[in-house]
Amino acid sequence: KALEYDLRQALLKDELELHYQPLIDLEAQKVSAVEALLRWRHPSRGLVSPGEFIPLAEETGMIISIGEWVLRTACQQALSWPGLRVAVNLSPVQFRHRELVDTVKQVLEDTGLEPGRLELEITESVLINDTEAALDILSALKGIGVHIAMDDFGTGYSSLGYLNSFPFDKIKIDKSFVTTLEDKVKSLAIVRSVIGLSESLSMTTTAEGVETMEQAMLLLGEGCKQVQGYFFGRPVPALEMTAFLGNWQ
Ligand code: G
Ligand code: G
Ligand code: MN
Ligand code: NA
Repeated sequence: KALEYDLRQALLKDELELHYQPLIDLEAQKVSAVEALLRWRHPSRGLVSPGEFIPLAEETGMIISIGEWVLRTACQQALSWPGLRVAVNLSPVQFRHRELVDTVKQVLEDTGLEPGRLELEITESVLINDTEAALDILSALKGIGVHIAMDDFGTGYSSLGYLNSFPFDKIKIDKSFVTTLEDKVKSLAIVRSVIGLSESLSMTTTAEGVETMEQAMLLLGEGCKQVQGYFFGRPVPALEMTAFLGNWQ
């Protein structure tokens, strides 16, 4: 309850901030996108991770206003990084909110960010209940011109039917497969088949949670196009990301 009270104040008191983590294209060896990751700078608890407050924000409905703030802030920030795409995580609650499509349109219009430079990350959980409705929302979003990525792939139901029915641009292989890539034969087999599958369906694959050079080399060898993880860069505040981008080029 105390946390809930504090969270209600967080937006007003300007305590939320976005950190950004680079997504690297292995072949071109360049940063092609950044993922926005929400942080809450709590006055006494310090930096609170979204794992702790997103569920609360979802239960209370606060995720709608917080989510819109995230979208707006990320799109605005992306303007200072020409050529880069910005990825924003959508909560299933936000995804189901009737105003989502209008909100996305409005934010793009207000900020002037080209729709193709925004990538929305959703998880499989948004697809399982009302598949028809989810398909309509995804098609409307695609209609605006934004990219859609399936996040944490392999941790949910991972129905191949979803990949057939929905217009995803990208699959993000969950970090649990990447972490165990070197010592679990099965992880390598799964990663390999997801890369093959997404290639044949004309989707990009991003491997998440890459922490070592060995993992990066393995993924490159498997034909993985894009990687993300602490080995390449941790999530950092916007100013640090700007410096990071300057050093990389
Ligand atoms: O960055 P970190 O590993 O702490 O993120 C933890 C979880 O919070 C991840 O599952 C991530 O997708 C989620 N998350 C981070 N930022 C946002 C956000 O802006 N909106 C939503 N809905 N989830 C987020
Ligand atoms: O659920 P989602 O994939 O959006 O969340 C990504 C989360 O993974 C973020 O909280 C981010 O901080 C975290 N993350 C990013 N790179 C790495 C990594 O290399 N290792 C680990 N353990 N976590 C990572
Ligand atoms: Mn994500
Ligand atoms: Na993920």
